Amino acid sequence: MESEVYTLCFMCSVRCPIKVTTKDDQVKWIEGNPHVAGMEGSLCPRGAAGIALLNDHERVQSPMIRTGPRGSGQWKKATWEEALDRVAGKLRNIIDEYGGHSVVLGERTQLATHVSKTFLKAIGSPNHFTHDALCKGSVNTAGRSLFGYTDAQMGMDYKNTRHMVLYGRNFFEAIEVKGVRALTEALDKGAKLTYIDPRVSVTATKADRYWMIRPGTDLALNYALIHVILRDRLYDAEYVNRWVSGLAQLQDFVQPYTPQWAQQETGIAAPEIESLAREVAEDKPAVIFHFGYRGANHANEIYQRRSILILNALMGSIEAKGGIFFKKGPGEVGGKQARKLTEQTFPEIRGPRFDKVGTPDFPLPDPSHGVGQMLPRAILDDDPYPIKALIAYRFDPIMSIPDSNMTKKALDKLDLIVTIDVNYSDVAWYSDVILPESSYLERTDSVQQANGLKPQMFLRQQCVTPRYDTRPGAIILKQIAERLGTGGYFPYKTMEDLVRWQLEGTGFYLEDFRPKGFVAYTDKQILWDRNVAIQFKTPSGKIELVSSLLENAGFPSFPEYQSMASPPKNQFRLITGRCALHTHVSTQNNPYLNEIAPENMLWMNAKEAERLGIKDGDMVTISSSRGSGEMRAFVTDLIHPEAVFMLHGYGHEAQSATRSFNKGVSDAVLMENISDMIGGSPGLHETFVTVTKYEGTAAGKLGGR
Ligand SMILES: Nc1nc2c(c(=O)[nH]1)N[C@H]1C(S)=C(S)[C@@H](COP(=O)(O)OP(=O)(O)OC[C@H]3O[C@@H](n4cnc5c(=O)[nH]c(N)nc54)[C@H](O)[C@@H]3O)O[C@H]1N2
Ligand SMILES: Nc1nc2c(c(=O)[nH]1)N[C@H]1C(S)=C(S)[C@@H](COP(=O)(O)OP(=O)(O)OC[C@H]3O[C@@H](n4cnc5c(=O)[nH]c(N)nc54)[C@H](O)[C@@H]3O)O[C@H]1N2
Ligand code: SF4
Ligand SMILES: [Mo]
Repeated sequence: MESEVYTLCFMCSVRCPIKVTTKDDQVKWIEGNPHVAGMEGSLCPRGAAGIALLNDHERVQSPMIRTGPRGSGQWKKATWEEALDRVAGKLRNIIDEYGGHSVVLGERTQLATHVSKTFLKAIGSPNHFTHDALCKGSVNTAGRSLFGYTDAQMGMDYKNTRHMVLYGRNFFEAIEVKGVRALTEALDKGAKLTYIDPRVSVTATKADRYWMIRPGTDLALNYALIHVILRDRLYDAEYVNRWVSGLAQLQDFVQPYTPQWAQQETGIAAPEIESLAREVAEDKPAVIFHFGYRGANHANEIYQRRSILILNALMGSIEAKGGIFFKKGPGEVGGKQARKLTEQTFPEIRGPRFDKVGTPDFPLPDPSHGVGQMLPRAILDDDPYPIKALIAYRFDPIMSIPDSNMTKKALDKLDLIVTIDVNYSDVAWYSDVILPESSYLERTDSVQQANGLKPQMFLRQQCVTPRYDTRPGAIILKQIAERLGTGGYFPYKTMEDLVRWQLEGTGFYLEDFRPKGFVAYTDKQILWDRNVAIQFKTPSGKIELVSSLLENAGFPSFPEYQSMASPPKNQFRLITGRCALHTHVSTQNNPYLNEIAPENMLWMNAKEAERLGIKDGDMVTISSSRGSGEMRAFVTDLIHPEAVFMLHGYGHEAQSATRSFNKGVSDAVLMENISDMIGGSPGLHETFVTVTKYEGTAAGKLGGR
């Protein structure tokens, strides 16, 4: 008999609500949850490929213990008892000798994050980090510097916007299903779309205005836009007078940054900049300058992200219909959030984090996420102290932290590497022990607290029994903790117990999620009255253009603009991004998705390629100061001559993942590990590369592909 389960997709971290049809313990069909406004059955290609993940025999099928050198691929299949005993035994020795802080756990923020934070707190380690800084740390810090809210606490009312401005926010390829549908609806109703990118992405083709900006110069563009908006008084004066502090300083600061000046820097014609400023002013406040999803391009990222948020403040779009809003929690309607294990009392932890976040060396990044890309240096330099063990949980430091060779060198120094993953990721391949997690279709997860205009809770519910010898991550960590004597912090036996514990006091029960997959605290949208009641969380209660957060830490609110360097002769700026068919480094081995998009190519400007004697489809060698690789060239007019572009996530080294092994090049091998030391993001677009025609024979290189 067929049955339907309402749950959450996890082919990427957006976690779209889905409906899964099962029959005889098999998944027959997956579609968007029809009960959720904005989903109405839709799914992206990766979501549809979930069935192929579930049934993939190249997943990790049981716990594995390494028997040869790291990365050699020599493994022994183990029982859970054996593998958990091995991990706990090693951790026990490390903690006894070096202290709890010598253990680091890194993960992509997920529903079980409260479990892994609890795992570390219980052993006295401050060293939990998430992917957040690597993705958008500087957006997070920029939001706090202006409003007192992180980017994750802000949402955007795409559906009602009149004009959307996207800075490399490749909306229609770097997908979030609800957002795509909502923006499409707005465009159908006549909203305008401005898209800015050195490369013609799919989103560029849907825009009313597209600017091929010189790479890395968006900040100059924004200063010129602000210049025009202030010069011509195009801002929402009433809103700005009520909510914004520091306008006079901003006005003085942008004085020299005219559209003519920006034209030189960005390559965008001055009159065009003037006309965008006038157009958005006409549509204000239902205007969104999108603050970005990934915000990890340059060492000055925080100022770029602040400039975007400032444009929204000037348009009065914050807390306006069709603008940006602060997410509302259940407290707004007298409800209670789901409990988290981290609310328990733990032994006090003293001493700095491995990344020094929260100390005068690195004061501003969000300490609840940390800064993952600092890990390799911390290990290599024993600074601030020796680190001995890494647990990589749904995160791959080798492919997701720039400079893979340096990261591997650091991993070589560790006494223990444990990976909790569903796939043979590159870090799993490099680990001592792999603990396979059940896929999202095979497990119930912790409750998702979904704050927004209507606060809700969602639940990932198990659809079918695990295909292989795998377990949910929250159970795996609990079982290691039990062996370390800290099991008391995990008051559950099954995932259902944990969910029931989380729901205590909320007035909702596990069974309430069965019919539709979610529960709502209210059915009305909550927007604060933007004339009187916006609750900015800055010290002044206002939008702080002159930021107390920055200035108290010794950083300027408005540093003088530094011109973005052009690449040296015969070099290019490497830029990166996603496509609709893959999730970061996760899906390249998925049988369906691999078949459609098996390898990445290097986008090169046609004139530059011609100069270098490279033709479309040629194999090229791309190299930087950090590494090199061979891939095919995609020669095109659709990219700025200073840049070359490749999709992130290819060039896997894990041989058990045979479909993705050695296909294409990993951007992380080429990138230098450079950071915005104020905001916390890595500068993923700070590396220059050379490109030459590949000297070997393409057939030789491609053999076995
Ligand atoms: N060089 C470079 N680095 C980058 C980026 C870039 O463009 N270039 N992008 C940055 C950005 S924006 C982000 S968000 C991060 C993402 O960085 P990561 O989180 O490392 O990347 P993902 O591909 O999302 O997932 C990592 C691992 O999660 C595993 N996984 C998938 N589902 C499950 C599950 O249910 N359970 C478990 N246990 N594991 C699972 C996958 O198999 C994969 O190995 O990378 C950042 N780093
Ligand atoms: N299909 C799919 N969707 C996803 C994900 C996924 O892995 N796959 N991951 C999710 C996650 S975690 C994230 S962070 C988001 C990322 O989504 P987005 O933030 O939209 O970013 P990217 O795909 O990283 O694309 C970056 C774009 O910036 C452009 N760019 C490069 N340099 C510049 C520049 O100097 N100025 C401007 N204006 N643009 C520039 C690049 O050409 C590229 O098109 O996607 C999310 N959605
Ligand atoms: S965007 Fe696609 S892959 Fe990501 S959660 Fe939604 S359906 Fe799944
Ligand atoms: Mo991201």
